[in-house]
Amino acid sequence: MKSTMKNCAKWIMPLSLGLVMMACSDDEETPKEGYSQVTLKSTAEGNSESTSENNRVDVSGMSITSFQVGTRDMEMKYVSQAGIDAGISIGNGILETNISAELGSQVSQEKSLTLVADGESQVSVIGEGETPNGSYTEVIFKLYQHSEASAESEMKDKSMLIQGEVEGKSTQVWFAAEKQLRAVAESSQGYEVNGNTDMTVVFDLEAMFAGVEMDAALDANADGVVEIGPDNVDGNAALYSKIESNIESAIVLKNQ
Ligand SMILES: [Ca+2]
Repeated sequence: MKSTMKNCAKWIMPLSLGLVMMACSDDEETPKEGYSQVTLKSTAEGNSESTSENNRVDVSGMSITSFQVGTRDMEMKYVSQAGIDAGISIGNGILETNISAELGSQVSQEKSLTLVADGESQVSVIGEGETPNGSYTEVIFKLYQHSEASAESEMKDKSMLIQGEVEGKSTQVWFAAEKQLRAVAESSQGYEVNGNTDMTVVFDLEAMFAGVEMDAALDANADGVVEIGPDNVDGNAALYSKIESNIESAIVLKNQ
């Protein structure tokens, strides 16, 4: 009798250990209490004319063929679920940062995002992972200058690069500075995260080029490329500073 018990115990022990281990690995796939699995993406929106032959993103007379941007130190700001439960309203709430959560540590890294390629908008994933439940109201970040990029890279020493054509002339708009930017939620209440959710940092190209007369851009150094950048090689400083100030209100956080 005793030996039967012993034999049983021999089998039960590993069996229950196995069950415990299975339960543990299941736990790893579902977010921990108070957290949700969230994907933060980015894209660019413009006046994309799908009826045109080449499906380009057109803004202010510029046909945009590519748009690349570097980001770093990105943080997602939110009012915690506990704060909402305690009656803190979004406007008065003290915003918390998700930087120490799995998602926060991913999105804070240096990223190179391609948001328009071959004239078409692209969606790039900035990060995915667990983040605290709450109402997400904004994302802050810095542009990231690709100072370590190889000399052949288009993005070498740039933090943002838009390429395309204006009246058939090859045109480039770029930034080098690591400018601090902010994408505020389109909804004044922010976006509730409580379960799987996607959010998108949207660069609104129409807003970025609003009031910018691209057909006035010059190629003063006559190298065949109309350049609108911080070094003013082509005499387009006024257009550059307009775009640089526009970008501050041209980025929106959307729930999609
Ligand atoms: Ca030039």
